[in-house]
Amino acid sequence: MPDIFAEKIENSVSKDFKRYTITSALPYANGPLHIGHIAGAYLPADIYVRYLRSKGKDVVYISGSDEHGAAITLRAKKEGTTPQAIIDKYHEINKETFRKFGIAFDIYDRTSAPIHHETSQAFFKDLYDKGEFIEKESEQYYDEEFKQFLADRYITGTCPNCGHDAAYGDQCEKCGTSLSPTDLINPISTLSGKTPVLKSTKHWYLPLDKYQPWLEKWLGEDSKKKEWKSNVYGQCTSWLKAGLQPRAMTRDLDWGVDVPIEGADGKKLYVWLDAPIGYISATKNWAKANGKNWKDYWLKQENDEDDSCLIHFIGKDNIVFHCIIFPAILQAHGGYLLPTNVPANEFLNLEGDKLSTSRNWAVWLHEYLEDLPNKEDVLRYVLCANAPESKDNDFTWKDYQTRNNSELVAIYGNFVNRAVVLTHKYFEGRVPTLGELDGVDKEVLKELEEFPSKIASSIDKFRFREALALLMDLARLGNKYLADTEPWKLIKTDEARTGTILNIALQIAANLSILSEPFLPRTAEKLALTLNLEGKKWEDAGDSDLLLQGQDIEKAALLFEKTEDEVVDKQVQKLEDSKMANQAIDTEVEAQKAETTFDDFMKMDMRVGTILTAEKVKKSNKLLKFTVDTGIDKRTILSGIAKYYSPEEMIGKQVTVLANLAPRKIMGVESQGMILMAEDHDGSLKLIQPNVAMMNGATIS
Ligand code: B3M
Ligand code: ZN
Repeated sequence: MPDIFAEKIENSVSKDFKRYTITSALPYANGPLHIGHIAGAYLPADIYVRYLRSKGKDVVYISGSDEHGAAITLRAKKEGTTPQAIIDKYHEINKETFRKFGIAFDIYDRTSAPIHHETSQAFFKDLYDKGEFIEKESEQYYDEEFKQFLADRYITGTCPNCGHDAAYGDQCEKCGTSLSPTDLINPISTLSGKTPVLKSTKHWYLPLDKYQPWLEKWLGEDSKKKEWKSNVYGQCTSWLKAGLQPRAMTRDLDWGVDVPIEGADGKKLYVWLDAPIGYISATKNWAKANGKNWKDYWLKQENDEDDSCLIHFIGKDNIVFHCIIFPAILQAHGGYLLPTNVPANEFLNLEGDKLSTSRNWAVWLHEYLEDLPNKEDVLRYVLCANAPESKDNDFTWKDYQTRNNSELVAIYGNFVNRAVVLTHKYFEGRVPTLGELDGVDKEVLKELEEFPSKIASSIDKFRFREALALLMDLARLGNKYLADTEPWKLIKTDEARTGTILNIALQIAANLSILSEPFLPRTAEKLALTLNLEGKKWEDAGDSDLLLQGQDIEKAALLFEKTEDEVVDKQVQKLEDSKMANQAIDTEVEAQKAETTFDDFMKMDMRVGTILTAEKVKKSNKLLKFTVDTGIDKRTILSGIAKYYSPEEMIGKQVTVLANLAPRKIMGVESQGMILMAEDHDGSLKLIQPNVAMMNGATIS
């Protein structure tokens, strides 16, 4: 049995709600979409929504472009254009990509929409008027050349946790630690490339610590949240355990939603305040265009708090925002529904490596649509079958080919094709009469009957991989039934019995069409057209009289085609090319820095020293801690070279030391200087050593 059956994820939405508000994270409109996006937050939501619609539920499915924040302005800078041009471009591209993959949003809106600016400002104003914010002056990094405060993403520096030298002001992508800009060692502004200065500025903070007791109760042991996916629940409890801190809800930026109060000129709403409110503004836009009332989908109803069910589909990097910060904001405002569930996915990797936009390590969806036309359902199938539901997972082109050829073609396509072709061959394309049933028939029909509820129960628990595996089991059941009964042999001796068998096979195919719809919408539609099956919904599935005796069916349509080696080889080659291009970039020699003066250089006191002791730094796989005899004294110096040198081999080595560097605390240890190193093309570090033994304290100039 596949391992998915062994995983215990008890997180079903078992109750029937009157209404469902389903959201998928709003992707930044700063670039095209790749397979990781779809696998994480869109495909599972789309399957869930299509299933609910097939069950006749009142559901609205919301998403759109996140058009604010540093993600947008950084991209504009990179492309040498305006933020407006960036969002206009990528909003359209991404909207179209989603449509082509059949992601069936009720609305794909934009946070630049006027209604969104109004809605998010009203939210802020409401909280402000209630006195929910703390107003605080603090020192923040400011770029003197560009005359602006720097958003977290505009500052890079060395991670105090792992020593990675390109950590961002909000997070180190190497070790995953979340940071504040002032935690960074050697901060650099990405605008000017210079060291920013600290400058005082006023902001409005949401005291998350104040909501901690409420959040603990809301997410607590006795709430239903314990049934959430363990990866999600675990992250929530660890945030709470660490203790929540006030979080600034405003930023010094020139792109975003204006802060709607006096004395806040030039300030914008924090993008993680405005973006989730985007779900609400989009619902307003949708409701207005469709004669609905948005309040039904977002506000608690007077008598029955559980009228509507709110579910956020996201990737794991968005958990804290959807499970802690946004609920706290909604609660502070009051009157709003809180999420019933947040079935976040883990990450999808590609051929063993982390997906990366900057390194072009991705399968871009718009390119897939061009390179492999009419194969949207194949990608949906592969991404669902291999979805990172409870742990990170890997997408490989080999797996893509195998799943297409041995599952979609060999099982699903083959079964449907046999049933339809044989009906045309022996019964002129009319659904044959169902005669008397024998044991095999009864057994197959009984199994068929159980499929809809089995698949539904997996979907209700957000176990989409398991649900899809069950769907394939139904195709397997059909294949096995034909293999066991061999109608192609029986036709020579018993036409009536052959008719019964093909009738049953066609009924299975009709069920397959209904139950496939959430997963493989195009295939389901093609199959329904072939069988002349119209308007059937989830509740019809399980029946064995979906097709009428004597009714015409169409000629077999090609549902799936074999994927040849050349096709996947070409895709693999494309990735290889990316890798080569990255290596070429890596070997490029760094540009010369701005001129310095002789006097400035002479300010640096560099010496030869000898390593006396060396040890690893706890919880860091990068740092080593040394005692160095500098001739002047014996002092502690930390250095990020653990990957290239073992502590043992360092002892006794002579090194070069920048002795008068101001001491810095790194992971709680004060480092009193710096050991000089050279960085090779692959980022590896080598010590700079004197070529003969020298006295400790020898000066270098
Ligand atoms: N745009 C972050 C992201 O794309 C953000 C999601 C917003 S959801 C309200 O990962
Ligand atoms: Zn780090």
